[in-house]
Amino acid sequence: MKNLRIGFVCYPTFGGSGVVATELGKALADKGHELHFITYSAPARMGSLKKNLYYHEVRVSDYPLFDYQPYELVLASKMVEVAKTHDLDLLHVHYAIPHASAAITARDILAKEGINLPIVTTLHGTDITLLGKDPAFEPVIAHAINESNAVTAVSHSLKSDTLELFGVDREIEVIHNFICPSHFERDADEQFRRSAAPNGEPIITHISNFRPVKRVKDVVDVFAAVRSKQPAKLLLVGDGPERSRAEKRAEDRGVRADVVSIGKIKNPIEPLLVSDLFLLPSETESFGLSALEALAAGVPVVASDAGGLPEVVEHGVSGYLAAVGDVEAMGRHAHALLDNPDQHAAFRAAAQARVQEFHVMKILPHYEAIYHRLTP
Ligand code: GMT
Repeated sequence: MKNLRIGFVCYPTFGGSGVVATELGKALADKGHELHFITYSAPARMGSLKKNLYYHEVRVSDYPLFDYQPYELVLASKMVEVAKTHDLDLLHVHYAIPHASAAITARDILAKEGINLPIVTTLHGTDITLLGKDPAFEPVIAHAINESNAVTAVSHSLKSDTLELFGVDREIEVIHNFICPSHFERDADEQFRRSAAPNGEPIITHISNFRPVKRVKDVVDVFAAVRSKQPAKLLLVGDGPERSRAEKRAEDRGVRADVVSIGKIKNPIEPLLVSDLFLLPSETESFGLSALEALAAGVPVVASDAGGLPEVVEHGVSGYLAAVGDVEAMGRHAHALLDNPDQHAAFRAAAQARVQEFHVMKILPHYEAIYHRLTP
């Protein structure tokens, strides 16, 4: 199969979609494709530049006339420029808005010059399940989905939400998110473990951007339920609007002394390697990449039975699922697992076996097949 020149557009932040896009781009570059990231800052997980990997910054000027700078239009112009300068074969954009809609504008401009630039759009969730519910965005998102040359969704759940919410009638291919197991093949930082849990207490971890959809209050309540039965520590990783509220909740529940809230860090693998259990009680989660990363680190997951989470966590095998908001059930499951070393070890092994299904080398060919279909 021929190597391709691919433009990648994503949010360069720590969010799951940016992580997936960046790791996919890096894996494709390793296989010999030429990858051009087009975004407003270098993706967080990009690391140092390496062979076949390029970054093109989208700069929005500070024009005083605009109260809101038109990022989407500057992005579209940049896509046109990079596509022409680097002779791109296709664009793979992560998120319907503004990335797919900007890509469609770029494709239309290029078509006038006789240049064909197919667009692959990957839907990650919040563009559909949260933004998509806002009528202000609905027509643009539906247009972006309908006009892309190929559309993928990161879970079956997200695919059916998309079809239902937008009434679109087109092929959407489900390609699950993935992990690179080699990233997890390292020793846990024992010094960090001792500092978080000086007396060898089990560590329960939550990693997110602390937005309301993550229900971080439930994380604290589940932890408080466990803590009422046994010693344990809660490790909170990440930052966002709900972080201080979660810390306050821990104070109100009398468990603040057992909560270690370390904030945003570059690589969530380190805290996962010292963890015994991962909590993800989200309101909804199109996939739950952090849950998959926890499983890859051999950490069983207790999560809500929502969105794509059941496609990742097998209830009673590598973790437990409970109804959104059912902190009593989540607390019961968490305590039962931590209290039973044999069962915990079995869940750890099942978690590591489970993630083989999501190995990057298994998932990546599905994207490549789409690319080759669009660039015969
Ligand atoms: O919700 C987040 O943590 C960030 C968000 C994003 O856009 O990066 O994550 C979404 O995409 C991830 C990667 O595909 C999924 O694993 C997350 O489940 C999804 N978030 C939601 O659906 C709430």
